[in-house]
Amino acid sequence: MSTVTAALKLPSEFEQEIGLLGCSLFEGVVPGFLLEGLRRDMCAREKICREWQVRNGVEGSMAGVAHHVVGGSDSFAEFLSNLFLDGYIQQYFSGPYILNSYGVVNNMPGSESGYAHGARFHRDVRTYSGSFRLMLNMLVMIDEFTVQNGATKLVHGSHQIQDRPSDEFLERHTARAVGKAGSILLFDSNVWHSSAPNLSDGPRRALTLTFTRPFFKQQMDYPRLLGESYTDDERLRQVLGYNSRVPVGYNEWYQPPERRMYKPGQG
Ligand SMILES: O=C(O)CCC(=O)C(=O)O
Repeated sequence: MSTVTAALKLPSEFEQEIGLLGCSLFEGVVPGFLLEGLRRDMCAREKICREWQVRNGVEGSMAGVAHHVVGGSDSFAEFLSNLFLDGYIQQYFSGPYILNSYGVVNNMPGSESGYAHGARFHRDVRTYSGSFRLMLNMLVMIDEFTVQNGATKLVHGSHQIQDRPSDEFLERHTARAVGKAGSILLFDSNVWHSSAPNLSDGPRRALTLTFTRPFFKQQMDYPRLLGESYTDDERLRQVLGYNSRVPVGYNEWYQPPERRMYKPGQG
């Protein structure tokens, strides 16, 4: 897999990588000051999510994980508003797409198999979609990813395998998503992947986002969470799902196209 600067990767090169390998790495995408902000804000978000997990008795396997980091006035919002690699994501879907989930993982030092959440090989789309592009993962490297500190394991080409291969097969064909801090890996959500042990003495932090076609239900209702007046940025509204909502009742249903909850052209 080549690792050229985001701006220099040709659409044809991206298509070849994502089509054949199931993934494509972009180096030098996220600037240093934003990485610093993300490292800082991660701790605060982890704490907030931890409190909810404990309150609701679901903290068991969630150490180091924060879900749905939207809605603050923090670096997570800033990251999202940059719409990094938007053109490539549109290319992947051949059209509009929305945010399905936006989380944070901190693979902490000393973990033996990676944090529990992603420790087994899995794929993030539960319905195998074959060559129909339903979901795309974005893995943002907040720290450098190395083999020693638990760079994600993934099996090239495995987006074309419908049934779960054996663990032995997956381990034997594993590649590692190594890259400098600020790199972004896009991968087909049908790709079998797993977290890996962090054998270093520092954290290995990442943002994990998924994007889908607009008709796919979001993991959390971001437009309802954020409210109508959250942003005027049309591209950001599209990605957050404001153009593909489900109407409630006749008033929302009987509207001219530009005011509909599910706008024309969303697929
Ligand atoms: O943190 C990692 O290395 C893997 C993340 C993962 O498995 C996931 O986001 O589904």
